[in-house]
Amino acid sequence: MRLSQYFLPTLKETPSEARIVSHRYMLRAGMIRQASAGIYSWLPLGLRVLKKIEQIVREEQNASGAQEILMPTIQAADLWRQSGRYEDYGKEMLRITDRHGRDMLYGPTNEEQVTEIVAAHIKSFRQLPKSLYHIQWKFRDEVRPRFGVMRGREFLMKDAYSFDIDADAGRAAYNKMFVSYLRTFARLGLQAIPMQADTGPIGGDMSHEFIIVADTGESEVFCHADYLDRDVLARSVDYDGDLQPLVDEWTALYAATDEMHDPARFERAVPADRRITARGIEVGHVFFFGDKYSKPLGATVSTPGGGETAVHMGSYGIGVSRLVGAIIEACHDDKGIVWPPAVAPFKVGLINLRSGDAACDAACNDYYAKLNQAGIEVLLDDREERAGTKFADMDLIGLPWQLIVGPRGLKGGDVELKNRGTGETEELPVDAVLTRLAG
Ligand code: 5CA
Repeated sequence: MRLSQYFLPTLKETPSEARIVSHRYMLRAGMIRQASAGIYSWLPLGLRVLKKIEQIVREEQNASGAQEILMPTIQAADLWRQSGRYEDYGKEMLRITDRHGRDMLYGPTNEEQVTEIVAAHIKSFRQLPKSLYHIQWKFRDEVRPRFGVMRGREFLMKDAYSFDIDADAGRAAYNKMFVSYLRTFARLGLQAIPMQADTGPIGGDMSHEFIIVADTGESEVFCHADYLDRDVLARSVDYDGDLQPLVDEWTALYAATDEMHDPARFERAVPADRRITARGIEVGHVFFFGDKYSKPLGATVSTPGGGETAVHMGSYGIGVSRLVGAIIEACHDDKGIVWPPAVAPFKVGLINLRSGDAACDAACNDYYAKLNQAGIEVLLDDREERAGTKFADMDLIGLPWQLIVGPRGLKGGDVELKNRGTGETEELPVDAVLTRLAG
């Protein structure tokens, strides 16, 4: 993409309404535009990141054996009356009436909708287990939408639902999701800690929140410091095998959110110098609630013994749009965003220090073509702007590499490659760059 043609409305000034760094940088980097309180349009740069996150989430869901579907945003109120949640959900639910006077709602989550689908099509234990997920917009009329996409009213969620014959099989499904969450967040460049959690309006008796430690997190969390330097990607995972030992390993040490915190146990279980009390951002939440929804919605299957049972269910959410903000909270400096390579909107920012100079233009056009050919995503700053503006914008949008082409370097046959994360720069011969970036 050529920056001279790209729709990237960056801002020099910090918007006054943005109180946390991710919100400020998302507005300044032209990633989003507020439409109304807690509701945003995603502009090209923001959308690229959102799609990358979505794709990593999808790949890890698929690897765990879950199957993608797509359910609607608008649901019938009657379904929610059956589960008893239509009244319970209160003012957070956006209620709509269609032209025939039927009560509808904009889905805040999809337990009822997905259970209806399974109830209609799955009748026998032989059709189980099944895990279904979708990546779809949700609406919750939050009292205080704030911090940009972190607590929106409209937000993108990946929600998965597992269906099993009994509680043991349900536990195995929960474990698969649990492990796929650890892997998903690690691939996104985040260290997420699974913490015992409250189940809130979703219900059930087993639940973990996946938390990123960050000063601007909305909740207080307590955990063992060992969680901060674990690497789940170091080992491969066999989703057909027994995942309980891995889950046990990740739940053995103390980690709890505010609601579940037990100060006495924390002090007993964690040595003083390993106790972390911090703020946390909830990026995922998994629940196991048995037949809470399957019973009222009639999702029953025949059992091997000839009887009938309600299926055992869990539900598993990831805040996809919240993750964009959470990643920035975890990965930035005072100049701007520092994207983890896996979710960066482009891999390379190619800076032409003197647009209009024949040699610089030719070298940049050549790199631009070759990088694109090699499948390396590149944003070429070919605008007629001062070098200072170009550097500042490139630092702000946080691409992992900056390739800087200027008249002086070119004369000596060199260009400069800068690593945005470390700030390290190196002079490279003009024709060594591609091999370096492809690596
Ligand atoms: N049905 C279950 C799991 S599928 C559920 O709705 N869980 S949840 O309420 O915990 O939401 C799942 C995830 O969505 C949360 O962990 C959080 O990352 C994200 N999320 C929830 N509310 C918001 C919001 N207002 N803005 C942005 N992300 C949100």
